[in-house]
Amino acid sequence: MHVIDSHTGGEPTRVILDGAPDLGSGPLADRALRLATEHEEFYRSVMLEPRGQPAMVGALLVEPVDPTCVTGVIYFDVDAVLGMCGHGTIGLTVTLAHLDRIGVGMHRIETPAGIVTVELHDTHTVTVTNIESRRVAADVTLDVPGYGMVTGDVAYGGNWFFIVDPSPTPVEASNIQHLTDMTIAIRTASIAQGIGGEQGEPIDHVIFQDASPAPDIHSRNFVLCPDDNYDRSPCGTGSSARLACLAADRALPPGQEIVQQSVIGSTYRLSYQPGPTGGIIPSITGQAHIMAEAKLIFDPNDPFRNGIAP
Ligand code: PYC
Repeated sequence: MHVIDSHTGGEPTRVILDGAPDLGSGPLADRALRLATEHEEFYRSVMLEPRGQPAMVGALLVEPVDPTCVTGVIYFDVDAVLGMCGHGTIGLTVTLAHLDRIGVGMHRIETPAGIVTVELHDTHTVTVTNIESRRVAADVTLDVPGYGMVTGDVAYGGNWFFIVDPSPTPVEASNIQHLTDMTIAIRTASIAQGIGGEQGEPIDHVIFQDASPAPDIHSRNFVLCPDDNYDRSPCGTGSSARLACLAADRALPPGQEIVQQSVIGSTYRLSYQPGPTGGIIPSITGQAHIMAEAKLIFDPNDPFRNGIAP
C-alpha cells in the first residue's frame, strides 16, 4: 500500500494511492458508508499507532462519479469516516501536485459531501471552495455533566459542529488537556440530549472560539475531532461552519477575508459568498507540506499489524 504523508498547518494527512479494499462503484456517500461499516479494521490499521499517529486523517483515492473531477476521495480518522475534510483537501491537492497529476490552477475533487473546487496557487498554497455550509440552530443550551450549562450553535461545513463562542476556557496550547476533556463532555452531552443536524445527524466535532490574540487574527479556535484529538490546523470544515454562523449573525459580509488561527498558531485565510439554498459557500486558503512517501507493510506475524487499539 503506497501512501504520501503531508501536514496542513501541523495536521497530518495520509493519502492512500493503492492497496485499499475495493469499495465498488456508485455515489461516494454509499462507498463511504461501505468503508465505515465493512472495512473498519482496514482504516483503523492505517491510522492507529504504530503505523499511524494521533490526529492523522486518511484520504483514500477512489474513482469519481463525475468525470470532470481529478479524483474522488473518502476521508477518515481512526474513529470515523468523514463527509469532507478541509485540511485533508489542501494536503491532497499538494500531494497530487507533488505526483505531477495536477498543476497550478483550478481543479474539482469529489467527496461524499459533494464536489469541492481547489485552486493550487503554488507548491504549497491551496484555496478550497467548500460545499454549501449552514447554521441550523443558534444559542442551543446543553447541560454538560461536570461543567454545567454550555450554549453554542449547531452548524454544518461538511461535518457537524457544535460551536461555542466565546470559549469558556482559554484557547491556548498549555490548556489542551482541559479543552479536550471539556469538548468531549460537550459532544457526549449533545448526543445524549439529541442535539445535531436536521435529519438527526450526530455532532462529530466541537469548536471553542476565543478572542483574537493579535490585531490581524480574527479569532483562535480549538477543534475536537471524532478521534478525540484536536485539529492542529484551524479545521477547514469547522472554519466553514463558523463562517456560516458569522454570516447568519451578519457579523461578516460576503467577500471579506479574515484570518483564523488554530490553538497551535497555524492559520487559514477565510471568506464566503452567499450559497444557492440560503447557506454560504466558504473559501479556505492554507498551506501543506509533504513529509514522506512510504509503502505500508502488513506483516502477518506482526502482533500489532492492525494497530494498538486504545
Ligand atoms: O480540516 O475539515 C478539516 C478536518 C476535519 C477533521 C480534521 N480536519
